Amino acid sequence: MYELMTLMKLTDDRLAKGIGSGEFLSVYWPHRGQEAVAAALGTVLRTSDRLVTTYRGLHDHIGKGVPVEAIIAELLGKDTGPGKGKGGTSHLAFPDAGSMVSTGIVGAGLPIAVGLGLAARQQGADRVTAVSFGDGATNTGSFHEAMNMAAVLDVPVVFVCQNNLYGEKTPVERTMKVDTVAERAAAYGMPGFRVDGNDPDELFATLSEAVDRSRSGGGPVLVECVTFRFRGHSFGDSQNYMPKERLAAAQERDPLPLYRRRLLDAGVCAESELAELEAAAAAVVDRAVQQCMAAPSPSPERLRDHLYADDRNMPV
Ligand SMILES: Cc1ncc(C[n+]2csc(CCOP(=O)(O)OP(=O)(O)O)c2C)c(N)n1
Ligand SMILES: [Mg+2]
Repeated sequence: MYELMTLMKLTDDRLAKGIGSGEFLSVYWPHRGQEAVAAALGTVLRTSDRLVTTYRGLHDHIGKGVPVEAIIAELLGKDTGPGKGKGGTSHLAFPDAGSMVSTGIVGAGLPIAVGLGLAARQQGADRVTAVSFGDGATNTGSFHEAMNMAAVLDVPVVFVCQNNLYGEKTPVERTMKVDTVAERAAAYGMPGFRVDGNDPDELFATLSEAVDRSRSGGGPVLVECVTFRFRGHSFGDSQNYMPKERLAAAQERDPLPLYRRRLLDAGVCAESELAELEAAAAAVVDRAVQQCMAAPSPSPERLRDHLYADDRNMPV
């Protein structure tokens, strides 16, 4: 999990640096601070399991096993991206790794995940579908409809809320009258858990329980992972609505140094092993950026390909 978290963080850092310096152009919703959730989820899920995520989902894709170069190519609009560079972060999918859909429509991933779960059951597959979404998404109609349908039909779906305490610029306490997202599960008769979203071990334990339960026919589960978004909503957001002390306190609980310390203190890894792993992850990210920068953009003649089933008959 630490290895995945490192790869996620270094990818985020590199994208922020590249976009910030003008080295490349892209629209990006950073995940820095939320790595532990994605690393634990990706470790718990099998490759054959499905994942649905959002615009803020690069860490989720990396956790699920999507290659970093595929992610960056898509982000930079390159022809070598899995969506031929036409989807970007908001529409990244890599079905070979089980990453089925990303969506920029808040809450829209949940009903799709319920559909994927129903399909698995109809096909007799023991696949679980996990869907990752934010705290803000739990105020949409899609969240409530999907939760209810999944519960009534016992669909093998794990709902993973990454509660980063903000929806764009609005703190969660101004958008919900209940104290937790987890308690919303009770309205649909499904279990709801609330965990420290910066603690990979706690996340691993709870997500394993949820996924095992769902896989063995126990129906859906909601897991609320409480974490924090260190950067702006999207790249370039000044974060002037976020009290400095609140951000500083959250950064004190950065999941990466905390987990690194734990692994060293518990004697799980030696300093040299961690340093080696970090250098290897940095090399993966550097190589991916270099490859993607050199990759071709989609040609103007192919620009409309893959957008519609039959684009010649579209009225535009
Ligand atoms: C249905 C819909 N409403 C509004 C928006 C605009 N919007 C984009 S991201 C966002 C905030 C969502 O917050 P949350 O679900 O907590 O996810 P986070 O961005 O914090 O990961 C909003 C309101 C949208 N994309 N879709
Ligand atoms: Mg949020």
